[in-house]
Amino acid sequence: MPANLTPQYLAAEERFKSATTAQEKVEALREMLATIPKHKGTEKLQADLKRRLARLNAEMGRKHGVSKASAIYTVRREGAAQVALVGAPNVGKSSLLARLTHATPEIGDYPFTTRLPQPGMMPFEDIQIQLVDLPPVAQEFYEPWMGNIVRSADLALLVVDLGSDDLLDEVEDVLRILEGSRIRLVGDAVEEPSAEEPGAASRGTLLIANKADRDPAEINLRILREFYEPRFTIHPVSSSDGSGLEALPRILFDRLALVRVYTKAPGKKVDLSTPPYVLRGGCTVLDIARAVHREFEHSLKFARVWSSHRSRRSVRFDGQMVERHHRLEDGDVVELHV
Ligand SMILES: Nc1nc2c(ncn2[C@@H]2O[C@H](COP(=O)(O)OP(=O)(O)O)[C@@H](O)[C@H]2O)c(=O)[nH]1
Ligand SMILES: [Mg+2]
Repeated sequence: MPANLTPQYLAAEERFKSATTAQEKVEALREMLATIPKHKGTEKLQADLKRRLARLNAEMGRKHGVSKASAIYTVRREGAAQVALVGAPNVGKSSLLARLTHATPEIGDYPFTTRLPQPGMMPFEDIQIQLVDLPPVAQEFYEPWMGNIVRSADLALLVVDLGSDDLLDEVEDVLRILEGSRIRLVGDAVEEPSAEEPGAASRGTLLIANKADRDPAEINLRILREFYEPRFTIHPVSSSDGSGLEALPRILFDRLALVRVYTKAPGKKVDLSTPPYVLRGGCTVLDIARAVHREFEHSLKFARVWSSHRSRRSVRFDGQMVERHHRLEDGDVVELHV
């Protein structure tokens, strides 16, 4: 028996021994897996726990006609967009959440530290983007609610560990398990589910190659690029030394194609200290009118637009009158005339 089992593990083991129902046993086994120290000395024990858990889950499935009795967790949307962190155990999802937001998730060098969805707000300039940390996408732990969060998110970050010896297998496992729930992680713009496949979803995804500080990150990054580019855009980062993290909020913002619109009253200066309206790429003057007031959709006569100094558009607007289907750009100031 390995000597360094934690008190939490031993307590869970006690609960397992005294459990009377299958559900109690499953919960205790999960707790044991979550708290077992992850190293060579416990590998056999970990495998044994996973086997028992799989067997129990299968038995419960036969009895109840469903795979397992599972809780449902959802995360209330906040901020400009919702981004789900997905990946194999121990790749550093929770560390990433901790570095990018003010959330303080549990981080540990054992595989199942995170068991509930954990949201955090990532600031980007004058807005906030919600990140949702999830338990690992792994056969023993995967539950349908995790898939639902990935489905309803605006973007997924597929986090991988550049120091792992099984990098490609880990990525493939995650993709396969999600596809089992009819969720396809895709690199490009989000496709809507097709008519033939009700319930299927594609989720736009960025591949975050974490632990760039570890060996053999350089070789693994090259392999990863060979296999997954151009399907996914790959961003190497390190949650330990912080490399690559500073650029991430901007990368996420651009990938989400969000448009910040500031409104001002005629004859007044724009107040940039109040948060902007955040709309989707392709939005028009009509969309912002609707967002400001439901009635404005009908009463809007025209609008004036000022481009931001950040604008990359060739034609700059400096208070010109535009019609209601005029497309807005990030940073635009709009004066609505109703
Ligand atoms: N070297 C290195 N270790 C990391 C990095 N990010 C996370 N870790 C470590 O990897 C382990 C798992 O991290 P955690 O965030 O709990 O992973 P999760 O299971 O994916 O949420 C912890 O021991 C972290 O300290 C990184 O960028 N570099
Ligand atoms: Mg975690």
